[in-house]
Amino acid sequence: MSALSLKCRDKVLDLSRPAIMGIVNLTPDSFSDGGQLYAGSKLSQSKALVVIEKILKDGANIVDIGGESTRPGATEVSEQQELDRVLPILELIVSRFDTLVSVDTSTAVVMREATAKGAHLINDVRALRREGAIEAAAQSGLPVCLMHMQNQPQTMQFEPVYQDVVVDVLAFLASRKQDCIDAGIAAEKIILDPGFGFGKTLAHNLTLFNAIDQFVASGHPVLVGVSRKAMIGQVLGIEDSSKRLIGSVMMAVLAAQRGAAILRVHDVLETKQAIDVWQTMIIKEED
Ligand code: 7PM
Repeated sequence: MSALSLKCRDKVLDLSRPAIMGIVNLTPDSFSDGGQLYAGSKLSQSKALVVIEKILKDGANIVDIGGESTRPGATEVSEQQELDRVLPILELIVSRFDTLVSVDTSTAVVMREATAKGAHLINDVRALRREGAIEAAAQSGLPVCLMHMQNQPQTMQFEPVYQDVVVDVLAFLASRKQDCIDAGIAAEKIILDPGFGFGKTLAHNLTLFNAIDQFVASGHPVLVGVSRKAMIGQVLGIEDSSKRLIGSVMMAVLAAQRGAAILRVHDVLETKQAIDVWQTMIIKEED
């Protein structure tokens, strides 16, 4: 099942080398690139266009758009607000660019509307646990990324506890995967994600990171999102998330080395350069 490509609607995502998913944050309050697409209180299509054009020129294979802030302690967004943020930008991308678009949402109606408007992938930090989400995802026929999160964004960083973080996260994802298969989602369409930073201490995150190969052993493509996250800030003692570039790029390469298929990042150009150099050396080694 560890296929080297993933069928996404009319497109194919090549997974023979790590794919880069560029983050486009459509929330006014996101943590490291907060509000950069806003003109006052309004989401600006022209600002979004500039940012997306750059992400694609820099070499992203997928653009991930999200209208809900899952930052620890963030306030919940209404369905209408999420639709208003995501759909116009999705339409813009689909009409202007030849790229894969992933929609970062837990909301069934957003999944349905985004599917109708041409999304290629559903990325759900709640692993399709919200009401109606699993049915919406199944009916979309799109690949889905199932991410592990302990508790909810509002409370997840308040003393996270595991018996064994690797065993617990693997078991959660295996159980969500089974529910997806039972709901009619093909196993080949399931991407797994340990969910770095979502209800985890630094020690949990580092232990999970070193166990990426165990997630890869499931045969599913593994998505890793560590870009600019607190774990990098904690390792390096850097408060300002926009200053975590080198640590983020390093961890992206390490994740790729451990078999991650998709790297979700803010800094596409720098990550792509690092991955390209690493890939070149692998090919050299094989000569
Ligand atoms: C704190 C935690 C602040 C997380 C910001 C974030 C992931 C994701 C996000 C991830 C998948 C961010 C995020 N992180 N989706 N959405 N995997 N699949 O860095 O790790 O933007 S939100």
